[in-house]
Amino acid sequence: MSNESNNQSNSSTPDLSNFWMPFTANRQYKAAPRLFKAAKGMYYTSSDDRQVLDATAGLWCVNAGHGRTEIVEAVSKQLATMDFAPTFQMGHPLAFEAASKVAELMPTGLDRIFFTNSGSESVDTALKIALAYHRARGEGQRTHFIGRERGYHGVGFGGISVGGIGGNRKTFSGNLLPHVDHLPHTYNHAETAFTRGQPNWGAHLADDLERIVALHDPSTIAAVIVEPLAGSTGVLVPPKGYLQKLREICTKHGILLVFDEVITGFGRLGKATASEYFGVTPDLLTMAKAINNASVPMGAVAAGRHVHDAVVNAAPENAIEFFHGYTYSAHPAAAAAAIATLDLYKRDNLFERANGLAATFENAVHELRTSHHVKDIRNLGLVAGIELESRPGAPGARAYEAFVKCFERGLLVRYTGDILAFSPPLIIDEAQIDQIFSTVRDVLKDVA
Ligand code: PXG
Ligand code: PLP
Repeated sequence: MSNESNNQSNSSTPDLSNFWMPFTANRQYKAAPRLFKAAKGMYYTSSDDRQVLDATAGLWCVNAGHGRTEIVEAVSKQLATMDFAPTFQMGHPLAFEAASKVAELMPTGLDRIFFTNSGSESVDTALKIALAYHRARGEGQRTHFIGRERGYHGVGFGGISVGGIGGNRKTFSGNLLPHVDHLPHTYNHAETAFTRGQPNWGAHLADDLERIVALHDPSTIAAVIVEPLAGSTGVLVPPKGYLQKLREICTKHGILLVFDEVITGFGRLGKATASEYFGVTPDLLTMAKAINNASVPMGAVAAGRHVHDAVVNAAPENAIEFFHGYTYSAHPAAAAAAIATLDLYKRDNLFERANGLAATFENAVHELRTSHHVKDIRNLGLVAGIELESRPGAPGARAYEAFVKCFERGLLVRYTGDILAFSPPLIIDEAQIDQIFSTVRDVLKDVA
């Protein structure tokens, strides 16, 4: 019932009262809503019929651009053919085909694919796989997880426990997973401000893993989880050599390494995965978002064959090996969308395209170095962050104002704290890259 609505509806603004919006200042938003009603290619259409250039690929997810006919047709056809089929003790061909296509893009050896419906579910699934793996091998005492400060791993209890964003944890702090520790984050303004690409400074921060491992005893640690490039927390690019060191330390102590590639997967850095980009292979890799161009909710975990086989082979014959799964794991519409999307990435060489545009994107964003309020600029692949000086006593207010002003001038950006983040669809062209950063430059002149 919406009779308690305190919004006057008109033809373009629906009643806003019932939808409790995620990660949104609900009262502020509902007082001055921003609505999209259509999307095609690089642009959204706002409810007042303006074209808005999408510099965020939705929420880092629409990598092939909006409204791709091939995906729309694949999903429509699948819904008309078979809307749903269970994957618990049943199956349908597209589930297996989608898994094969995802596996083809994963680092060598990570070819066993568990489907979920979101990045948060992928993270919780990966943590559970890690526990199951150690238990299957007779090392059930390995129950500790190590995440990292400023990490974002979604909003499940597992994800916020290994995550390192205070605001996402504080309300729930009495009920987080036990036995979790955190590496320090890798950002250091004094050492790395305005670095283009990966900083030279900071590989030594991986040595903290040795310290934490020694503190808890290596034999108690199940997994280390990090975003290879931290997106959500404001684009933190890993220092050169850092991920390689984490890999070495994990291997030395029998600890599984999980890369959370919910943002970096599927071409964001110009390769299929960040793992491929950095040349470091984890044991488990979580993904979501661009796996099917965000057209139908879907996520997945790619497990190394050693991990999968240890779990599966430890169970008695004819027994369920892993007590985990979602009603919608490999939903037919999501699977159809994934197959069409992965075909499209390949046909249009979109990862190579992103790779080819990365230098232009880097040059364009770093031209804002001298703009008003700019404190730092960070970038890699088709990701960039512009950190603004915070207004005294009002963190986030300046970036929010910039975000609103960009929207008013036909540009969708993302902001987090006082950092503006950019992650456009991989179909972007050079003129649109210019449009993004010239709009931001104009807006920054205008922001108090
Ligand atoms: N892991 C990582 C690394 C993510 O970036 C998740 C897990 C959770 O995925 P779901 O599908 O449950 O939201 C994410 C999601 C932003 C932003 O603007 C980032 C995300 C989601 C929404 C906004 O930074 N990342
Ligand atoms: N809650 C109840 C009562 C359920 O029956 C189920 C699934 O059957 C769930 C939660 C989990 O839902 P999902 O499988 O979509 O994650």
